[in-house]
Amino acid sequence: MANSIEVLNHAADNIRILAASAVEKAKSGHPGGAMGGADFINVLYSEYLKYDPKNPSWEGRDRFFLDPGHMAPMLYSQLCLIGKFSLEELAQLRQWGSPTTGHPEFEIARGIENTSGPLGQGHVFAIGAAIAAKFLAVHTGNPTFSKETIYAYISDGGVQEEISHSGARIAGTLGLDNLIMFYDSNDIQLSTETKEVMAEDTATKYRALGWEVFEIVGNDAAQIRTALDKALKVEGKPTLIIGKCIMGKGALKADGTSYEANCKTHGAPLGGDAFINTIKNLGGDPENPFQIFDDVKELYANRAKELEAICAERYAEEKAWADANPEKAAAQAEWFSGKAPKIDWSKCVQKDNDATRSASAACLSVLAEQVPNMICASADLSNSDKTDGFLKKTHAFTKGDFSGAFFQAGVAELTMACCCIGMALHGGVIPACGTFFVFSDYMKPAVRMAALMELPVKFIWTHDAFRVGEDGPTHEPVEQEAQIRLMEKLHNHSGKPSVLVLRPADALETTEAWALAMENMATPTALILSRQNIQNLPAGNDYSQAAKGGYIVAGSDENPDVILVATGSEVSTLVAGAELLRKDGKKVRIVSVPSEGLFRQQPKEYQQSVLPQGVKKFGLTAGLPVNLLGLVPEAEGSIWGLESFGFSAPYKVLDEKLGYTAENVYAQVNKLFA
Ligand SMILES: Cc1ncc(C[n+]2csc(CCOP(=O)(O)OP(=O)(O)O)c2C)c(N)n1
Ligand SMILES: [Mg+2]
Repeated sequence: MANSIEVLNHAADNIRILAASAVEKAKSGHPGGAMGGADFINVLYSEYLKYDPKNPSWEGRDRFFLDPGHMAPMLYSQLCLIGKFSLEELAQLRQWGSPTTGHPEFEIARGIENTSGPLGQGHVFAIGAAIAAKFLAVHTGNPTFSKETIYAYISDGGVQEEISHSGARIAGTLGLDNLIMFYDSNDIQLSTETKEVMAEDTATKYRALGWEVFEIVGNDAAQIRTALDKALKVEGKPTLIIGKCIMGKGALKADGTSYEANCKTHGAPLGGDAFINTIKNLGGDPENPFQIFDDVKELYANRAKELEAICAERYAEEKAWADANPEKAAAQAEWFSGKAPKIDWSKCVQKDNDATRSASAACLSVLAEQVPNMICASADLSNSDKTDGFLKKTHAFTKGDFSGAFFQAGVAELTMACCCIGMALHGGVIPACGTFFVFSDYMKPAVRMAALMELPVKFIWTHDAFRVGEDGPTHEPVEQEAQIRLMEKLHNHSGKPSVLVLRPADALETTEAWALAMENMATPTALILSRQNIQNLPAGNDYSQAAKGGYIVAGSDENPDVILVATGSEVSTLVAGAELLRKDGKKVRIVSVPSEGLFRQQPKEYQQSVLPQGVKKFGLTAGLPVNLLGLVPEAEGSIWGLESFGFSAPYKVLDEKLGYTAENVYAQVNKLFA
């Protein structure tokens, strides 16, 4: 680290010039924060971050997680200095088809470890990644994972977001000393100075949560270096480096006066003469600002050489480990391959007429035994959401002990989800997390990010309907299924439903649903499970058909007069209703649709064969009727759903009062024939 402070400052100015110029050219974006944070990111990349320029997906690399996605120009400019983006690409910031999107989008090959934009989530992804690294260190034994450092970058907005508290609690409680977070504390945010909304002592807060905290001048390369050196030596705690940064460092207004520490530079180009003055002030050429200075090129060329030596040493260490532990090395390769694990589901024994949450526990128990790189989490509900099926076969992480595979997140659903996302981003592990379906509301922003990044996180949501009963309407999901099913309709950039949503109809269909969830490495999966016991579907049911998303349940009649359609536990209510209808001589087909998204991906002929047009249809859902509207068109029948919040009473009473009985199915279907 013989770099002079002078060259480091020059490189940071280079980043400032590039960031401001990209925003200027795009006529939109955020220059101020990027200019303030340039010193930190430059010191990190030129002297600390360990990665292999030739092998971006090296498992043991250090990782950099950006939280404030609006600081994309800073990240892209930095990544230009290390050759991950060209200056031409930078000059195309925010344009159609350009890789320099408005906010960074996850792409390991480009050096972008996470998509960021919704403030607060990015740094919690880092916390999840740090947990994954700790897990892998123990579960593979590969020494490389103990050497990995996860760096996070947070700003005022991220610190203000509620999630930061829970993230910090978890990182502190688990003693994640492989995590170093830089806080770009520039006293400015989008619309005000931070002091108008934030009077806290952030350093004291983080110390109280179990962190080591260093406070520095965030634009001083020497202080950044010293803080990073100290942070790397901290044991048993995560570290927060609070850097007092200057928003828009080096910026000048059109009249040549300072444009620093000004909210206006948060989210708009510097503009005209202010831009020209700023670029000149930073030593750039306003006519031709997209350049990398020669000494900066040399700085990063030297770093590339250092990295070559660092990686050679690490690879040699990894090879020695792999030679001594060929089976573990093969397992590690498999874990990072992105392939679905092989599972022997014949080992999964289901009880008849069980609740699907308990059936899920049986599946999780098998997964705990057969998928050694799976991590299961719960937000303090493991005995209710039945993730304890997994927990009973392992133990929870504690500070200094990551030999188990269960992550007790505490009551923090969004944080739990973001940690699981971070684990998936790290790679090498398969995360799953559980809570009550009604509290999926607390997780939606993370589910959306997992969907956008196409990460195979498994969301386990139990207590799926008003049949939670006695707990009353606060705990009874009604509109939640409609919300999550929207994510099935929303396609990801690979053209697939962005989330696979499965609501199995009984215990055995739950095994199928879990098998589909584990095979799905391309998107997140949501499993929606019942609290109450459910009568098994009729004998002889071919559960393997659940893989088609919707199928005809055993015992259905040929050439039906009416087709009854449902997901989850309502299917068994339809089966009971069908008995009554058959007594009148009606021929009835029952269709279980655990996933409409999957069903709509089947050949049209298959869809037609299951739900032929022109045959009367009746749908039953414990959620909003819209859940089944795509399957039961208005012109062909009717849907019985819940159109209000639920009520507090034993669930069997609610079934009666709300019409979820065989008798009501009979009555409603007969109306179609009236
Ligand atoms: C969850 C969320 N809420 C709101 C926004 C919109 N937003 C983007 S940046 C910002 C202010 C951020 O201030 P700070 O983090 O201090 O960044 P700086 O202005 O210093 O660059 C806001 C409100 C967002 N991106 N995410
Ligand atoms: Mg700020």
